[in-house]
Amino acid sequence: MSYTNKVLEEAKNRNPNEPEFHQALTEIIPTLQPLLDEHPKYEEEGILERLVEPDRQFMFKVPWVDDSGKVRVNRGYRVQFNNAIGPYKGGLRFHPSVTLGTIKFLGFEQIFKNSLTGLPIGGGKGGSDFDPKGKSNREVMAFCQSFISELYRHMGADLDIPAGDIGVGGREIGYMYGQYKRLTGRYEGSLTGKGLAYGGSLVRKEATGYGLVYMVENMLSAKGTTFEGKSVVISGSGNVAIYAAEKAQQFGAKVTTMSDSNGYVHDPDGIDLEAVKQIKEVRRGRIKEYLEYSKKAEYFENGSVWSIPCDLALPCATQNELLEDGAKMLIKNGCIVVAEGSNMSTSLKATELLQKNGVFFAPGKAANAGGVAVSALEMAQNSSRIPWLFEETDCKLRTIMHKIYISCAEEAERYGMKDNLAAGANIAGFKKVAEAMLEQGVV
Ligand code: NDP
Ligand code: 2IT
Repeated sequence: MSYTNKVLEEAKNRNPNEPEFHQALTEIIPTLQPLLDEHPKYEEEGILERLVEPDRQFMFKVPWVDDSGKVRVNRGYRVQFNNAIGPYKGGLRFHPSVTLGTIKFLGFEQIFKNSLTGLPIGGGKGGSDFDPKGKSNREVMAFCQSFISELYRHMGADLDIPAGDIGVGGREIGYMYGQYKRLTGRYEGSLTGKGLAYGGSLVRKEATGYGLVYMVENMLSAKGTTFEGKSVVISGSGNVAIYAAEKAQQFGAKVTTMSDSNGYVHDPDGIDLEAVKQIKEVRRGRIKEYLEYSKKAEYFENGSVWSIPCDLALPCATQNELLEDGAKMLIKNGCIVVAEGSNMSTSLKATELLQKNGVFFAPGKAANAGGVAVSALEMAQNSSRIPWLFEETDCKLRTIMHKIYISCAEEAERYGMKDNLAAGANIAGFKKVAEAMLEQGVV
């Protein structure tokens, strides 16, 4: 049995009942074999065995009181996966589907993603099964304060810096930052995605979506084309989806779909983003309400956006939202690029199907790295006490995405897998972390 298969099987056996973590391990570990064959030192020093085991993981009770006076109890998580190249860094997800396995898959991917950005950040992730949907601001504040009352002791600007993810945006980060400051007395960059009035960075809100489109810009350029005139389907209608749509439109493309967990809208004239922002960012409503803004749009409760013909597909909602049936529809309709805005949007089978049929595919850990990259830029601004301009930060983001594309493409080509950006991203991300681990000894 190869070294990678041995580590993969052991990790799966050691962590039963964590299917999403198994999926991430299965997607990543085998692709590293060519590099490991070249460098026997990695196996001798047990780099993979050490990488698949989180440094530590916390699970804790989060009690809070709802508006009717009833006591509620949720479960909180933080997995500090690996800090070989920098302090633990990664988002917090608040969604009823969250389990330890969810957080571990996200934390494991985050190690590679953060390495790809070229910035000094290690991998971590956290969250809760708390559902902010339908809760009042007071309830969300009560939950966030309770969550941080436990987590604050494991956080710090040089230790572990959480940020947003599904269900965690500016409002939640604000409440958590306030509580962290109250408990520690420190005004430091202990969270990113902060508001602009108290240490946030320009472009952080836009960063994941814009970065995704900058990644696709590089993919299209490699194929001798651009966004101009292309049709784009996007799933989700949250932070990543909205700003991916915004940048795609700025680049001359037509975005025709957006969705949420209840259904999707198809607007053949192109999505009116101001309407979506009003529904999602201001009203915290459902995507169905888009019909109030557009006469031509249609709303579907069943099926998926992948059935709508397009040139480019950007999944921006959640993991495993694009499976084999969706991939088949995209292929049949002539889609040329799929780039993951969400983490692990596609199943391994769907990814392979897309690649085999010549669809140029970018994995989330490369394509959505713009978010955490600008988080690291926010940390730099916090440490230096000097905020940067929008254009300056956006330009840095675009350069970072270009470099990520180049390193993924180059590593894929070096190991005889031209255009396999998924394998390229895994190898490129792993290299720096493995090198740092070797040099720091067995810790
Ligand atoms: P948001 O909470 O802002 O939006 C999430 C969107 O996805 C909503 O439209 C939501 O619909 C939909 N969605 C969530 N879960 C499901 C589900 N189980 N089934 C169907 N639809 C669902 O989150 P973000 O936009 O921040 O995150 C989207 C994805 O991007 C996630 O995979 C996240 O990990 C990834 N990501 C986010 C980054 C960031 O900086 N925010 C950075 C890198 C990656 P509904 O409202 O109905 O739940
Ligand atoms: O998945 C991700 O990269 C994020 N949710 C963003 C993490 C961050 O620290 O900005």
